Amino acid sequence: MLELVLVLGDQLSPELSALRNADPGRTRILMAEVQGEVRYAPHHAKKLAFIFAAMRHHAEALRSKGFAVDYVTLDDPDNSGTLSGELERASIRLGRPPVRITEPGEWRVRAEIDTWASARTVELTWLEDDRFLCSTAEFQRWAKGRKGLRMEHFYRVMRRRHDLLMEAGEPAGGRWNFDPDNREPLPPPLARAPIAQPMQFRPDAQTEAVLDLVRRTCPDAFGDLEPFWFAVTPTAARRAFAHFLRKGLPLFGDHQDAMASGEDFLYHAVISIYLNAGLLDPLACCRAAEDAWRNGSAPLNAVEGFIRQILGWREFIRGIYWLAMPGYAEENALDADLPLPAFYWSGDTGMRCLAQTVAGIRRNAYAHHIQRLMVTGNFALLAGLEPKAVCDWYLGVFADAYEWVELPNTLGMALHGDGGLFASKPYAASGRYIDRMSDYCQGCRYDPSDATGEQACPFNYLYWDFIARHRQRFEKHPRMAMIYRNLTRQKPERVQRMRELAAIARADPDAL
Ligand code: FAD
Ligand code: DLZ
Ligand code: SF4
Repeated sequence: MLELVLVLGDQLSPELSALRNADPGRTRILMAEVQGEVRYAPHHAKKLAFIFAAMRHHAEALRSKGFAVDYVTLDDPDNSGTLSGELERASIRLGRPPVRITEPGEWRVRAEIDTWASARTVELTWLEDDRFLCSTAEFQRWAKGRKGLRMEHFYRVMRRRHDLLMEAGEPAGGRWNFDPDNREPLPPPLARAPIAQPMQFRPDAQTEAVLDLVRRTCPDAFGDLEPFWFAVTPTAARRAFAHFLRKGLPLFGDHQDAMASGEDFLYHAVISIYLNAGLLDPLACCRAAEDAWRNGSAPLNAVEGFIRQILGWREFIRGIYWLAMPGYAEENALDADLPLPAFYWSGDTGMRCLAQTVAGIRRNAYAHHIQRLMVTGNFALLAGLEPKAVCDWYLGVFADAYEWVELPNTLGMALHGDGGLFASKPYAASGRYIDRMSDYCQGCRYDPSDATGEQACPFNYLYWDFIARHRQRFEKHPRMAMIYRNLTRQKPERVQRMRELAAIARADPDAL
C-alpha cells in the first residue's frame, strides 16, 4: 500500500526513522519549501539558503536511491505556503495514503500537523527522532522526582550508557569534567599560532540556484547571503568536521571560553548547523573525538569538553525543551519587558563587544557559545530585554537555531527567564569578565574598569543595577551571597549613580 513520508528541512539524515523501512515501490516522499517556515522567525539569509540547498541535495540523493520525491519549491505558483497545506495537497493527489513523519524539533510544527490530520480521515504515525541519543521519554524518566535538573548528573549517565571516555567503569583521566582547565584567554595575536578557519565550500549549480531564489524571494532577509560557504551535503559536512578534528580540537578545550576581535570561530567546531539539520551524526562525532584522544592527536581536556557539549548539553537541552513545553515559551520569571534594541540587528553601538559579535552574526549566521551567552545574552539579561523578543532574534539569526535547542539556551541559560529550571543562578557578568576573556575592550569607547564615570562600561553599571533590582529573588541564593555582600559594602552614592546610569541606558540602549 502507498504511504507518504514528509521530510522536514532539519531532517536531512540518510538514516531518518521515517525513511528506515521505506521502499521505493510504495513510499512517496514529500519535501516542501514554504513561506510559513521562512516567516515564523526573522531568518538570516544564509540560514534560508543553507536549509533549502541542503534539502535540494537531500532530495537528489533520495532520488538516486530510486525514491519518488515530490519536492515543492518556494517559488512554485501552486505552493500553499505551509507544511500542512503541502501535506494536504500531496495527500489528496495520492488518494489519502497513511502518512509517516519523524517527530519535528518544534512543538509548533507538531501541533500544526496534528491539527491537519485530526480534521481529516488521515492515518498519521509519528516516529521517534532517534538521531538523538536520549529519547524524550527517557529524559522524562531521568528528570522525574529530581529536585534540581543538572546537566552534569545527566552527562555522567550518558557517558556510562554510551561508553564514551570510560576506562574500567571510571571516567578517563579520573575526572568527569575538565572545565576548570578550559578557561584560558587567547594569547595576543603575535604570541599565538594562526587560527584555522572552518572548511569552506564553493556553491555548486544547485546551491547557486538557491542563492538566486533567496535573493529574489526574501530580499529583506537579515544578514549577508554571500559569501555562502556552508557544507550542504553529509559528505561535505563530514569533511568540515574532519578538518576541525585536525585543526581545532587540540586547542578547543584551553580556549573554549575565549573571545577575540576579528576571530569569528576561534577553535570551535562550527558543526551545530550540520548536526541540527541531520548532515552529521552526534554519536559518530563523539566517537571520532574520543579516537583523537586515544591516538594522541588531541588532549583529554579538549576531547572531554567537546564530548560534553554534544553528549551532555545538546541532549540535555533537548530533553528540557520537551519536558517544559508548551508553557515554557511563555515564561518570564524576571518580568523583563524592554524591547530589543535596534543594534541587535545593525551592530551599530559603541559597545565594541556587541558591535563585533553582531557584525560576525551578520556575516556568518554564527557566533560561538561565549559570544551568545556572555555578550548578546548577558546584555539582554542585565538590561531586562523581553524574553520573547530576544528568543525570536536568536531563533532567526543563527543558522543552527530550531526552537528545541534555541529556547532553553536563550530563555533558560542566558535570560534566567524560566526562574532557574536548570541553571542554578543567572549567568550575569560585568565588563570585567568580558575584558578578561577577550580583547574587545581595547579600543572600545568605554572603560571596563569604570562603573560610574563618563567612560563607564555599560555592562558594569547594568550588572550592579540588575543585582540590586533582583535583590529579593537572589539575595538568599547561597552562590550569590558574596555578590550581595559586595553590593552592601559599596557606598550608597556609588550604587545610586550606577542605578541612574542604568536607568538612562535602559531607557535608550541604542544611544550607548
Ligand atoms: P562548539 O563550541 O564547537 O561545540 C560543539 C557542539 O556542541 C555544538 O556544535 C553543539 O551541537 C553542541 N553544543 C554546545 N553547547 C551546546 C548547548 N548549550 N546546547 C546545545 N548544544 C550545544 N546551539 C544550537 O545548536 N542552536 C541554537 O539555536 C543555539 N542557541 C543558543 C542560544 C544561546 C543564548 C546560547 C548561550 C547558546 C546557544 N546554543 C545553540 C548553544 C551553542 O552556543 C552552540 O551550539 C554553539 O555555539 C555552536 O557552535 P559550534 O558548532 O562551533 O560549537
Ligand atoms: C527553518 C526552516 C525553514 C526556514 N524553512 C523550512 C521549509 O521551507 N521547509 C521545511 O520543511 N522546513 C523548514 N525549516 C525547518 C522547520 O522549521 C523545522 O523542521 C522546524 O523548525 C522543526 O525543527
Ligand atoms: Fe564591552 Fe564594556 Fe569592554 Fe566596551 S568596555 S567592549 S562595552 S565590556
